Amino acid sequence: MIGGPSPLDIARGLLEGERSLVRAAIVGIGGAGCNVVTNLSRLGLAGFKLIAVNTDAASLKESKADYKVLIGDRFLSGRSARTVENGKKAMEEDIDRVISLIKGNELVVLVSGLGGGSGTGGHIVLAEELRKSEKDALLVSIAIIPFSSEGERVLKNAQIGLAEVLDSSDLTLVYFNDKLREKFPDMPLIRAYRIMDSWIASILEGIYGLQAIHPLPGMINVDFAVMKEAAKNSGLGYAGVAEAQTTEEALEECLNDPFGDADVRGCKALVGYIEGSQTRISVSNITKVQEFLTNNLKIPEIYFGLKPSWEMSKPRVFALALGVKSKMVDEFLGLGGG
Ligand SMILES: Nc1nc2c(ncn2[C@@H]2O[C@H](COP(=O)(O)OP(=O)(O)OP(=O)(O)O)[C@@H](O)[C@H]2O)c(=O)[nH]1
Ligand SMILES: [Mg+2]
Repeated sequence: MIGGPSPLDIARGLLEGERSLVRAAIVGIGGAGCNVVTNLSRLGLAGFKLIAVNTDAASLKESKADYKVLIGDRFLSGRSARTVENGKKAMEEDIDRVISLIKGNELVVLVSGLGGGSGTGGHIVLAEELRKSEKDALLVSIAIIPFSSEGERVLKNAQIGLAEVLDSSDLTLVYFNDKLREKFPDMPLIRAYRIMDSWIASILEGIYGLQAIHPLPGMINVDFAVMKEAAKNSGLGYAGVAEAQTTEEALEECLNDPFGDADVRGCKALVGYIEGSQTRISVSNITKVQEFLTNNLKIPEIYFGLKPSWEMSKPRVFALALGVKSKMVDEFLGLGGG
């Protein structure tokens, strides 16, 4: 069809999409995970049920979430887990209460800062459990890697945690705190953390937005089912979003990993969309994006759609790359490994 669908078709499609919105939940585990969830709530992230889980009662009390679960209270009495073993045990003790909140969601995102007890141990146990009990859900893990200055014990915990999380999640996105230091050396830590949280919010918004996409002329329809199929067991992923003067610029920019060094070249698949005013995005913009992904980046499987938005003056591109490479992740996993 020349010129693609009419705005009316698109509006209809979006309405239909709205009727069957994907049920999604985010679970923040441990101090960092709960902080992220608090900020997602402050940023008004829509569509996700927000759940905070921690062994630390005081920190949990301060967090903002739709649901809060104190774990391991029987043996930790509301204090930090400190060791990964304690974190695991705490999650095991209260797994039923956590699972009952997650049950039935099709998209489940676990977030934690690795290196401590609750986040690391809790994330490992919960991911493994969800793998068994919620087979139909897409399990996405967000793993925050501690600063390399935090010492051997923290890094070792994080290393073990990351290996297990990568193994038991469908898709894992990794964010290095070291990148915050590199980018904002003089900024108070709390503010730098919030920048990472905003990025995480826009990525989650992007992933959630994958369900209301209009297929481009001549392309396969992109919806949550397509994304889920591509993302199942895809390992390390990368998601980016950027707005620029042209779609090509936005695409290149969004593939630049701000909190790691993900390399999307030759990755397994890429799912994404261009968001913008339909009158400004031409068929050639779209073909250029496709050509760039296919010819320059050698990505064999591409699902790209359009998300019409009348308010936007500049095009925005969201991309989720699956099965990517990262030297930083490889090096981190190799740390002290032999
Ligand atoms: N990006 C980011 N990283 C954080 C934040 N808070 C902590 N971290 C990082 O996450 C790692 C783990 O810290 P916590 O999440 O506080 O640890 P925990 O899981 O609560 O562990 P316990 O307190 O031992 O139960 C730290 O070593 C930091 O590198 C945060 O708000 N944002
Ligand atoms: Mg803690």
